[in-house]
Amino acid sequence: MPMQTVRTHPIDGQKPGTSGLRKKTAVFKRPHYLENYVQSIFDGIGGVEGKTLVVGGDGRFFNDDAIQIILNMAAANDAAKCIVGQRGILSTPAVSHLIRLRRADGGLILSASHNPGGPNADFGLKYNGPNGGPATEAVTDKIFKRTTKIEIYKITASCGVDIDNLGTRNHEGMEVEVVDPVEDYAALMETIFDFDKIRALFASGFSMRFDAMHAVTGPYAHAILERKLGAAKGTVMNGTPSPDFGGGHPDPNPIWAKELMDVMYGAGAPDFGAASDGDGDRNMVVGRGAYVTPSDSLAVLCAKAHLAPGYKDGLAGVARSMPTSRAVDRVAASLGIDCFETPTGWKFFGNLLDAGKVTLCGEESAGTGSDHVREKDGLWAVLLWLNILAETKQSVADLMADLWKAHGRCYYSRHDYEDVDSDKANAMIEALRAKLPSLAGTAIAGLTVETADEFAYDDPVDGSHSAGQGLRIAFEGGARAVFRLSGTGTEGATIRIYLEQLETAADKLHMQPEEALGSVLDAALTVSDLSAKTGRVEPDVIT
Ligand code: VG1
Ligand code: CO
Repeated sequence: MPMQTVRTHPIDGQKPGTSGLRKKTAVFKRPHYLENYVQSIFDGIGGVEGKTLVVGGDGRFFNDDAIQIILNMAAANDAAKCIVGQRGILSTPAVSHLIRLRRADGGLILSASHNPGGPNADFGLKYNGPNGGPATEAVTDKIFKRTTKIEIYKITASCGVDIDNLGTRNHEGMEVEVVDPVEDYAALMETIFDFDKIRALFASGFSMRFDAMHAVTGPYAHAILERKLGAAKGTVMNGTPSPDFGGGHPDPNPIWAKELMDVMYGAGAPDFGAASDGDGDRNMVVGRGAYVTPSDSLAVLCAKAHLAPGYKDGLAGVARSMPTSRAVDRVAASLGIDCFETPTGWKFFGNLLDAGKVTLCGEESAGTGSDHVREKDGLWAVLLWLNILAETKQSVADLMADLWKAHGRCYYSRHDYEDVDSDKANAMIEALRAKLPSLAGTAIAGLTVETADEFAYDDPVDGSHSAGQGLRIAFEGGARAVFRLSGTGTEGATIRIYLEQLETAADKLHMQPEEALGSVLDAALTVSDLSAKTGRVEPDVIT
């Protein structure tokens, strides 16, 4: 079938955010919208002629059609080969692994992650580079520039290639290899963790619930937890991916994973609970009646990773995104290893991982990962927890209590104000930014400001500079408030306020987070004047 060169025009707003381009599905389905962006990716990375790409997504509505369009465009742009997950399914960490394993030149991930899916919900597309990680800012800038100049895209007129059956086929002169989405990923997990130990743990009666939230990790969790590790049938709940994620938000936090939370806090709760998001890169961990904040989870994993075979020699260093609590810093200091602070988004960990400066990284938004891939990895985190539980024979609650006793507790919470009028949200941030230089030493709602600044990052590996990465105010007594605007939303602006309070007193380690964070919340609302500036009184989501 002939290759077509289609004339097009730049489309506004194709600027990749924290993690690729995310828009309403209906926007992605507009004429030329996806095609323009895909061609801009290809052009932005210097063309795909002769290259091999990994392509897959989280199975959300429009996944199938979008993959066919991408394959037709890759063929027309003379790519040598595309490696595609069967039925278009690949989790984000599985794509990252496949790129590395097969030494591919990059990959395209179709997902809007934890955002809901469906004809009236969200869709997204992200490019990952040859190291398996999200494109760096330098690359996403090039892609964005192309979207503003694009005049043509190339596509074959083919009506489709079979991606339902495994095997290799020719598609318009390009090779398409359809692979099992789970197999290589599961094999990688077996090289990192002590599967025998975890199997023995389950055999001893240890019980677990894993909520796949109707999203991509269902097949991975069934294969690894139930089939390979012998967890009881029914351990995996909501394990069949659906195009609209069962109508829910595939976001693993106590609000959206309420079904799991109810099980874990109810009568006869299992020993361990976990959940993952739309594309399988996030994780939530909860013990029997004991929710673990992602920041604390990162700290525990840092303290105990050496118990898993893959990390038996210890960690080179760790990294966390700026808004993530400083719990992991305290563990890293006690281990005598470096702890790096990066801007929000996994793309900033790539250089540190590639350079061998860090082994583990994490974000407060339920992302944890290591140098085994270049993405955050939900099931990997769950398996590391299981490996640690199998070795220590402690409960989740006891592990947390030990962490807090040894290092103090960083009480932590994030308040999200969603779909705020963009002008108002920007004005609020602007006003606060203007105030920052004069805040040090002043008292706000009873707390004294120690330092106040706007976070900027100088990458220690390639020297690149990233400015405007969040406003942060540290108060005397170990409290901190951070403000930033989300870069993953598709409607209006989302204001995120991150609150933290360190407690080291032995009698203050088991308070309710709301209580421990009361003063810093007051101070944050006062200094930002959020209610007056946005008209909002309560956050939409508290995690
Ligand atoms: C959010 C999180 C960030 C995460 C990003 C992508 O970004 O805060 O930590 O890396 O989502 O995760 P933002 O800009 O909305 O705060 V995922 O699982 O949505 O790809
Ligand atoms: Co995700």
